[in-house]
Parts: sequence; structure tokens; C-alpha cells
Amino acid sequence: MRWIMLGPPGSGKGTQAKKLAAAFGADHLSTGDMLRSEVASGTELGCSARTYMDRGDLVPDELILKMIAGRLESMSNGDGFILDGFPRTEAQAVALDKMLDTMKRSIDRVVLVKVGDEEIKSRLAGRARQEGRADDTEEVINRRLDVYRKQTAPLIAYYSGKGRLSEVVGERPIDVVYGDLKKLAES
Ligand code: B4P
Repeated sequence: MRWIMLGPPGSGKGTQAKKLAAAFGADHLSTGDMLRSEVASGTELGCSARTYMDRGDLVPDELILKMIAGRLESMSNGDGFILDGFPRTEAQAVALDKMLDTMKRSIDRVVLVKVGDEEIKSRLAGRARQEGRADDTEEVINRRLDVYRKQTAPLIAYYSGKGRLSEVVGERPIDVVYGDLKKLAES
């Protein structure tokens, strides 16, 4: 399993990536989780990233690529990996292709989790109540959706052109979505 999980904020990429990684023994690399951990530890990278995250913008490509390069290299090669929330821009996708080439690895599937804007807003408002994430306020959610449409959605054509894209409907219960992903992984 060498997958990328793609989708709008709150589509459930992270939720599903965790379940798949646990079931299939793959490494789970979430740039969102890595960034939140850098912020919590108060590192230089975390301090720079926080400003962008809090207003719903993407963290600059250079910071993301610096953060992920070492993690990709240190991954065990055993049961594969799931990249969750990375790449998020075309520049990141091109850089990832180069890194994987150097490592003589490749992606075998890019999964787009499709969810409409209204459902996303309601899910993230729910998460804000439970977890209090600074980037789950209404204003920031709207900004994140806008950024997704402009900067990340073009990756759908990028990966579709390479013949690697699969889609799942994310607007269903977590276990139903997971059932479809499990079938894809086993096919
Ligand atoms: P992420 O951590 O990737 O945040 P996300 O898009 O909200 O996560 P996800 O879609 O995985 O949602 P989840 O499963 O948690 O990024 C946060 C920020 O970090 C970005 O805005 C950006 O600033 C920065 N960043 C990260 N990566 C970057 C990169 N590569 N380049 C630049 N910047 C980057 O699900 C959300 C909620 O929905 C949860 O509460 C969950 O319980 C619920 N849910 C999930 N599936 C459901 C279902 N089927 N039904 C009902 N609810 C469901």
C-alpha cells in the first residue's frame, strides 16, 4: 500500500488514513499532525507554521518539504505508507515525485475523498466543539475551503492524468467509507 489521501478539509482523510494504516501495517504520515506537534512543542518551524494554520492558509511549500523529506527517508519499506494531507499543492506533488524517484519508490493509488461544503462545515463545527482547534472557526473554515479549491483541487487533474486516481464518497458513515477503501486496498 503506497497511497496518498486527497480531499477537502474535514473530508475524513485523517480518520480513514489512521484506520487503514493500523489494519494494513502501513506508515501513516500526516503533515497536519506533524505541524500540530511542532506547534505544541514550540519549535521554530511550529512558530512559523502557526500563523498560516490559524488563518486557514497553507504553510509554505519550503517548510513542508523540509519537514517531510526526513520522515519519508526514514520510513520502513515494509508494508508501505499513507500520505495524509500531503501533497496539497502542485509544487509539493512535483517535489514528492522527485523524492520518491530518488528513493526508488512510487505511489500506487491516490484516493480522493469527496464531501460537499455544507457537510464539511457541519463536521468541522462539531470538531471545534469537541477539540477546540483554532482553525475550525466558521471564518477559517471558509478560508480553508477556498484555499482547497484554488491550490489543492488542481491535484485531482494532476493525478488523474497519471492514471492513479480513485474516488470514494465521503458523505457516509465512517465504517461504510472505510469498507470501500478496504476493498480498494485489497483489489
Ligand atoms: P489537516 O490536519 O490535514 O486537517 P483537515 O484537512 O481538517 O483533516 P481531515 O480531512 O483529515 O479531517 P478528519 O479526518 O480529521 O490540516 C490542517 C492544516 O495544516 C491545514 O489547514 C494547513 O494549514 C496545514 N497543512 C497540513 N498539511 C499541509 C501541507 N501539505 N501543505 C501546507 N499546509 C498544510 O475529519 C474531520 C472531522 O470529521 C472529524 O471530527 C471526524 O470525526 C469527522 N468525520 C470524519 N469522517 C466522517 C464521516 N464519514 N462522517 C461524519 N463525520 C466524519
